[in-house]
Amino acid sequence: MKTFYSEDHRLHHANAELNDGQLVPVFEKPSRADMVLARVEAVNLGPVLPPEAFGIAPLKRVHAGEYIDFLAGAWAEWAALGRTNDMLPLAWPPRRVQARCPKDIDGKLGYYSFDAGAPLTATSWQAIYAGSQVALSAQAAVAAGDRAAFALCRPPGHHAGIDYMGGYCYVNNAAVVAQAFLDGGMRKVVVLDVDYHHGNGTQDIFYQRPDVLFLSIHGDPQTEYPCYTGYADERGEGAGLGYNHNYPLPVGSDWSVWSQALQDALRVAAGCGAEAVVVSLGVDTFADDPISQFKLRSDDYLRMGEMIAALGLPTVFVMEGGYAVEEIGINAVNTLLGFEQQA
Ligand code: OKP
Ligand code: ZN
Repeated sequence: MKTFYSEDHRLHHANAELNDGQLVPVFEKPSRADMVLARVEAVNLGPVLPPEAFGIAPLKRVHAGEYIDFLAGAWAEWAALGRTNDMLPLAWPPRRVQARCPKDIDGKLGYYSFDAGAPLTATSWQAIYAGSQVALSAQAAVAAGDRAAFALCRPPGHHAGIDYMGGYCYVNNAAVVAQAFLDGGMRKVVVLDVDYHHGNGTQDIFYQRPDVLFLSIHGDPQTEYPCYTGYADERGEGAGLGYNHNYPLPVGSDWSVWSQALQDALRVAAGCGAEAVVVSLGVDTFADDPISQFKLRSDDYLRMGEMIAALGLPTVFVMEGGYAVEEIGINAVNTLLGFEQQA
């Protein structure tokens, strides 16, 4: 399968994030993508191709236009105040407050985020934008007839909602891909999110819509990030009711538990009449992941890929999380190899 990749991911490398009450070096760093690319090349998965140019319009099909414009222009507003550190929000509208977007950049940062986990640097937007074009290029390859393609995106996207960033995510690449399939004429698409963390952003984007079925397997929000969403009773709303399925699993879940959730998710996917699958491929379900608590082993990702392939649908894999940098390439590419063996 083709891998789409842009060196511009390197332009997003923030200094620090909050972890256990401490500012520590970011987990979401450029070496993650380097390791995945190295593995793609080591196993000869297929050609590695640069993204084509699709522009900004496909991003605004799933995100608020004003939010995308904010991301693109945020650093200029920050720098105009003489600031040189990475941008981080420090205030959010609490319950019972009518949230109006302020003029000031500090107010805007809180308005367009749900946590302090998405720092912006002077060049982050270029990396974020390049990642979205990588995702769209993979979608185009599959729309043109490839059985599957791999979007080696960085930074990840599944926590980014209609008009907010958070959790290392800015533009929801998987949602952009799903929407591009619909805009190309498909009537139903599945987004299958196998990252350790609930894909709250993807859920937000499609919550009231029946044309995208969202399935997410993740750590139980009672103890795991993003803390407030991912419960099984979040089933969608209005026309989207029944098109959102969450599989919260206990900390410590291994393949025997995890694969049962996947089996059920795939059963739901198979029954919905979808014409394509977008996989939010996070491999932070790995036993040695430094910020996550499932117990998958490297071989389990081969089985995961096989199971997804058995759906028999055109598939775009979009890279999300995975912070055990030494093994991220093996685990991500094992999923793709397992898929190809079965496909
Ligand atoms: C992004 B993706 C743990 C802090 C968690 C945010 C994690 C974002 C994960 N002590 N911080 O879903 O992999
Ligand atoms: Zn994650």
